[in-house]
Amino acid sequence: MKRRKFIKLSAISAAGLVLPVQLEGQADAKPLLKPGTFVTPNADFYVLQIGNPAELDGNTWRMGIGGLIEKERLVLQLKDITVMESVTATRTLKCIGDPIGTEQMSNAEWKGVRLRDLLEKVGPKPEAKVVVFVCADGYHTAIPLEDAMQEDTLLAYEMNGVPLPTEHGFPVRLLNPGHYGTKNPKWIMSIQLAKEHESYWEKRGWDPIANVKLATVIGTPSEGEKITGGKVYTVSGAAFDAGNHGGIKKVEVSIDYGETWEAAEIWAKDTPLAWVLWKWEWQVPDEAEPVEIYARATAHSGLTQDEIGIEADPVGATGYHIIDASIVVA
Ligand SMILES: Nc1nc2c(c(=O)[nH]1)N[C@H]1C(S)=C(S)[C@@H](COP(=O)(O)O)O[C@H]1N2
Ligand SMILES: [Mo]
Repeated sequence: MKRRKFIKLSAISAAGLVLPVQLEGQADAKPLLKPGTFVTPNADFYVLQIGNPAELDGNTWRMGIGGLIEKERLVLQLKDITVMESVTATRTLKCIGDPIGTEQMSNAEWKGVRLRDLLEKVGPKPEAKVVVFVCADGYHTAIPLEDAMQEDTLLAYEMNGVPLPTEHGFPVRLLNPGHYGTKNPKWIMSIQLAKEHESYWEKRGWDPIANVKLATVIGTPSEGEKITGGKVYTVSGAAFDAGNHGGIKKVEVSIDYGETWEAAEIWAKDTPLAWVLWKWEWQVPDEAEPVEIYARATAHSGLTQDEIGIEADPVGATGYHIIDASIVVA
């Protein structure tokens, strides 16, 4: 058997950024597509933050916008935001601390306003270079003003048709295209224009840029699964690049340690700011043996994922997702 060169990613716990991996543990379960829905139901959407979710009251919540601005400082209520022109968009969030293959990646349909529409009301001064978000749980992060002014940068107040659930940032959170979760602050209390800012996770060694890397996740089979030989099995999963490499062009699967690759079918997609879901029908050999399943994505820029992976810490994981499973005969 060919030995793989891959550095297997461990389920690291980096400064509380990573929650324990939830394993399926159902080796005999009938194979289903996983993720099985393009839009993740709110109850299944991954949740991550530095402490407890902040519980805010939509009636008394106020958000200030100030700092290096030309006009008057603004103090907004939730209804001041919900009456503005809204945008609805499908966006995938992924955690920077997510070793490839864990489940800290989910996709939702969000409604909100363009951040730039708010920033234009206060008029950033020429010396303002970053937009700082201060959150009710003590978290704070900043993004370049240039990014903040892009039309896809949203301040969201609805998730899958309902007001943002508490754990996802009620009443408003940022959706910052192309960037890992760290740059998508929840429970925003204040927005400040500034020259520079050192964010919560940057102080703790994580990448201040936090651009999402090209990644593919295998959802089925799960690690250690026993697959029945002599039948068709659907290998499935998700791939995402957050648009940083032009979006996902194709996903391929290998069951011979990367010697040959089979094209998977992309069965659900939206813009490159949302994941694609893929599946591949595998005619499983009728012979009991261990198997390693590899998946890789190629982006429209031409970039193909590399076998050699790097750990998530501090810039976000790369490399193939590899599942160790075994074929069993009845
Ligand atoms: N206020 C606040 N916002 C935050 C965080 C936090 O700790 N506090 N964590 C960030 C991280 S690391 C991630 S991955 C995403 C997760 O968003 P979700 O819980 O809605 O999936 O929230 C981001 N926004
Ligand atoms: Mo994260």
